[in-house]
Amino acid sequence: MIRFRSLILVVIAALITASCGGSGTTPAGDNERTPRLNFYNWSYYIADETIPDFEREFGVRVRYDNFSSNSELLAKLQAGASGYDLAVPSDYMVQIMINLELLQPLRTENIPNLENIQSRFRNLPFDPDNRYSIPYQWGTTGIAINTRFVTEEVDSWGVFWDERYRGRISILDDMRSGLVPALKLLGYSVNTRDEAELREARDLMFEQKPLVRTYSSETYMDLLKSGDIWIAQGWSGDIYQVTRENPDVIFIIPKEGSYVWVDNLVIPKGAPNRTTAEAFINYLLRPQVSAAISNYTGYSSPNRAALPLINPDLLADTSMYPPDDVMDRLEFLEDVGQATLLYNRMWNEVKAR
Ligand code: N2P
Repeated sequence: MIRFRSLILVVIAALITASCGGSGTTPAGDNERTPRLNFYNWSYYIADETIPDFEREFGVRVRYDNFSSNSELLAKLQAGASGYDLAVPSDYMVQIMINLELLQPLRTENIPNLENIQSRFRNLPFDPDNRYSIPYQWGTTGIAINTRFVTEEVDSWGVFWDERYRGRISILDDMRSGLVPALKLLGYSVNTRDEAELREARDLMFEQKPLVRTYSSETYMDLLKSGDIWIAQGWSGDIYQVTRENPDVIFIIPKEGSYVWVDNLVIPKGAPNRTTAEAFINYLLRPQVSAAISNYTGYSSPNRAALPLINPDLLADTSMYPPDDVMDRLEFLEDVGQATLLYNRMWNEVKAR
């Protein structure tokens, strides 16, 4: 009995040592900065100088790849051995990734600039203590209109069902975004878990499908710029970048409401350059670096210290930094648990039709 008890003590002691990350459990080099970084980010989501400046200052070579939806990012990390040190999932996807144990905790002592993040963007419900994620940029989802071809005033998702715009419409290619026009027209939450509501939304998107030119979260920007498409479901900063080159394009948030999202910096499990990734996160949180990203991409900054350096026209734009009455019409996307499979199925059915 006594021997049994001491065996238990040894096992408990071993577990405590392991969970404290004693030197025996830390992979070699885990605390040292390595000269490489593999960064996986959304397309059109960084300033031109952000990476080259970091490479010069820190003597690091960055491999930079892009994705265009949360599902694409998830699939890459789930396949394992992606080699990525840093990725940028949205809010609800952070929660899914934490649950799937795809992320490793951030050592915030290596990221002192975390204190620059506005308090309302800290400890968000999908990661209450910022254990795994730090906000990068946020934004809204609405409708881009080319006013040269669409001369009526548009204020509703209903415009996507208007026969006059057949072949001139694009919808975001993402299971949680693509159903939003229908969900909101029907008066449902973008986080509904109700199968009947999702079916109804899918059926409405079936009806709309003959008018769609493309489902895209990336190439739609060029099609909008060139005037090939006139009406697009889009993300605030993407449309800002289009407007910079084609001032006929405007962005509105429809009266039925929409959603707002926060994208976050995370370090996947097995990242080969964890300490360098933390140094890069800390660099991204510098006021100048963070503001330069927002000024270039048009996306909104969660960085309090960066706000004074952001172009005042952007700060004044109510579709980028919505006032409270608009904010009231916007929902945050949440992890919908098992219903994720329903969204996935409904969305694939819309696209396959
Ligand atoms: C950048 C899109 C990022 C916003 N093109 C989507 N969360």
